[in-house]
Amino acid sequence: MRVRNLKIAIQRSGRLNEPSVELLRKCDIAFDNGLTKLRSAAYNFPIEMLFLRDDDIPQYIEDGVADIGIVGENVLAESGSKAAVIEKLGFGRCRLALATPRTFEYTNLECLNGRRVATSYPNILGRFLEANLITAEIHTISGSVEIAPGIGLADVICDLVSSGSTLFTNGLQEVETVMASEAVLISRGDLGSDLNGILERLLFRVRAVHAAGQNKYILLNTPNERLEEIRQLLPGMKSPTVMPLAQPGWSSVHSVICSINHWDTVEKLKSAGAEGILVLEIEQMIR
Ligand code: PRT
Ligand code: ZN
Repeated sequence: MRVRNLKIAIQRSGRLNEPSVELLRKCDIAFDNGLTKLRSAAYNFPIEMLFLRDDDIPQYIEDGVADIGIVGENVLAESGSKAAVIEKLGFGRCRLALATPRTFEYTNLECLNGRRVATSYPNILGRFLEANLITAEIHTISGSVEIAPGIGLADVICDLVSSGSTLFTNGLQEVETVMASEAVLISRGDLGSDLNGILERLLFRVRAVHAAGQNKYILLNTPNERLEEIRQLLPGMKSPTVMPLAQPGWSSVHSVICSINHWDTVEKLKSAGAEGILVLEIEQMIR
């Protein structure tokens, strides 16, 4: 019997659509995007993309319409779905936070007792308030939560924040983090061995792409007398590759460096005497 495709739900449009599509493309999975279609089968991998509203994805997974999906942890937590997180994806980072008008003299959570809090996340907020023994009135609204205090609908809001500029332009101050969130790959638990096999292959690629994004490939030339100092700056995956240059007394060094603050490493290498430094993107990295 032919194994059916693994079905992955991704956001149809919105903040997670582009990074989700890009992740699959970096895994070398070729497919048409969801601008005009609701579903699209990959040409070169046994997977089918379903393009959906993010809020619907956990439920579709629980119902078996999709097998896996990409959503924000906030959406999963709000849904109450039993779908399990199988991989954090490192994009779509934000936090669900409580914010008050800047004129509100906030000292601690107890200031929220008896207040009206507007949010699109009543379940997460309800659990948070209960855990902190706060009794507040939750007003569930589906969008533009940040305007609720200004129009007299609420005293406080609980909404997603990334840069903080929406809060700032609405005269609000962030006072507590309710949960941190990023995009995650989620799955129904009981996929069976065939679909699990496809998922494992996909995860292998996703992890290779993720690791690649956190690192860069660096090549440089160094006089041999500086080699030891330069080696100390380049741990590499095992250790750097060192090869003699055609010019006597010089070596070429190749290594992998962490992409966070890689300029710091480059500056140190330059000061240590490295020349002709090239820094390249890595597409996939398998440790
Ligand atoms: O149509 P659909 O239902 O699929 O999409 P949506 O409109 O519900 O979601 P969308 O596309 O806005 O967000 C999808 C996911 O992106 C969220 O569930 C989060 O996991 C993640 N994410 C990351 C964010 C933000 N950052 C974010 N800043 N989602 C929303 N925001 C909004 C926030 O609600 C507020 O209005 O951006 C504003 C705040 O941003 P700053 O930068 O001003 O702080
Ligand atoms: Zn949504």
